[in-house]
Amino acid sequence: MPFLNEKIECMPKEQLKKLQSERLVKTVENCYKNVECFRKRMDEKNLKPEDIKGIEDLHKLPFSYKKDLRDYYPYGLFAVNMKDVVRVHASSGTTGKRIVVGYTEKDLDMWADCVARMFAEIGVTDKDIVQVSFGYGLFTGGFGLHAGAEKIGATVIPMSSGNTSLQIQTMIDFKATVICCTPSYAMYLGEEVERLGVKDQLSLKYGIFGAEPWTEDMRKAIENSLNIKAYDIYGLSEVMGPGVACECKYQNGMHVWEDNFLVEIIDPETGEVLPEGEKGELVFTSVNKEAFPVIRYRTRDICSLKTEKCKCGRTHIIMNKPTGRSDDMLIIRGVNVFPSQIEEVLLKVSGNSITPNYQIVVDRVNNTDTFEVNVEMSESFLEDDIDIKTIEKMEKSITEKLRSTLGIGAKVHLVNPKSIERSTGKAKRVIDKRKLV
Ligand code: DLL
Repeated sequence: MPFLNEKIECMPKEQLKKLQSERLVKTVENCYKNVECFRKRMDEKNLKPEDIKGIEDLHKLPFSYKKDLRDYYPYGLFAVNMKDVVRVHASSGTTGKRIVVGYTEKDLDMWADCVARMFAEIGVTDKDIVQVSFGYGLFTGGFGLHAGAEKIGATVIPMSSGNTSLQIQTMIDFKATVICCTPSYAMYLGEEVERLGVKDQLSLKYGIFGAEPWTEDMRKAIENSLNIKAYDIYGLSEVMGPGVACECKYQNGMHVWEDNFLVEIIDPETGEVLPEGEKGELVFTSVNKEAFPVIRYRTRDICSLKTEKCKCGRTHIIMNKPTGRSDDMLIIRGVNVFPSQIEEVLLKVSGNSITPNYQIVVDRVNNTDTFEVNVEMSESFLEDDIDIKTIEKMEKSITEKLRSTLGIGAKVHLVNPKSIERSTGKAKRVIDKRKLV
């Protein structure tokens, strides 16, 4: 069953545009009537809902921001009465208040539908057993993947995150065929499976991973360690949760479900819409949500789009893997550095001497930024009676590779295996001590 809903997923572009336009007009009317923040911004721009006649007018609409969710905490941006809201989720954020989002029954159904499209596409059926190891709770990961898998008719194991040995035992005993979690946790699971020597006891076929940026090299490493095919899923709480965009089996980027979400790439500095193919900030408008619609929501995710035809037959636009968030970007001695660039370099170091477990530590000493990268050595590297000179040589070689990619030098420390804390959810790669003062 490659399609959950072929008519929608393969809808001809012109028809899709018509549907989007109709839905956008309705969403704008509804938000203007029910969401004070949106109405104020429209009034400031002298815009009335009637000025929005279709998707060609999208660029006229005001942007919305994460800050709005904090300013209107908890329910101030909801567009329906609380009696119609059947679920809330929230995302923690490192600073300030949490952000809260809500769903009507219809919203939950639409969400499950988006995630189920992915399960169907990659070949998951009602015969599969899906272990959901994303956290359940206010985070959208667990419930999102759960609902999608149930919609396909698969058997769901609602594991949630954490307790790695129990995760692996369950995977083996319950014969899970699909695993869903963050890519960094999948790496950790792979590491443990290897250590325990139980790879041949697994029944896994597919992995669905997302909630944080991950590279193609990381995909390969996970596929090898768990003996699976690994797929990418993207989403964010403000727009819905996982399933805003998903890979198909051709893995040429992720299809954004355009019957529900309009997507733009803008220049994060000027707000100007960028032409197809250019890298910039992802902006989403939901056109089929009731409780918590978003208009031109600025995600801070850095990405590019392509409209080329996909071999799978789906007509929905493709977003490339996000390379990071503009607010993840570190500025070190004036140079822009994304953690994903460092990851890419580390994964390319040959010879199995290091693992992709790393942590970046940035500080400011005597008014100058310091930049250190701690990288774990692999157990097998240490087994070979390595002397300090070899380690130093290796550190120097990684420093050089980082310098040529980033254009800035980092002090690389090779550290003992398993000495960097593992995360069961999103990995914490950066310690920026400059922010603590
Ligand atoms: O992470 C929703 C999710 C759960 C997506 C499970 C996929 C799987 P938030 O906690 O609100 O929601 O975080 C959203 O995570 O703006 C991106 O920066 C990042 N992100 C999510 N998926 C991907 C991905 C969930 N596939 C933020 N690749 C987003 C890169 C991702 N970054």
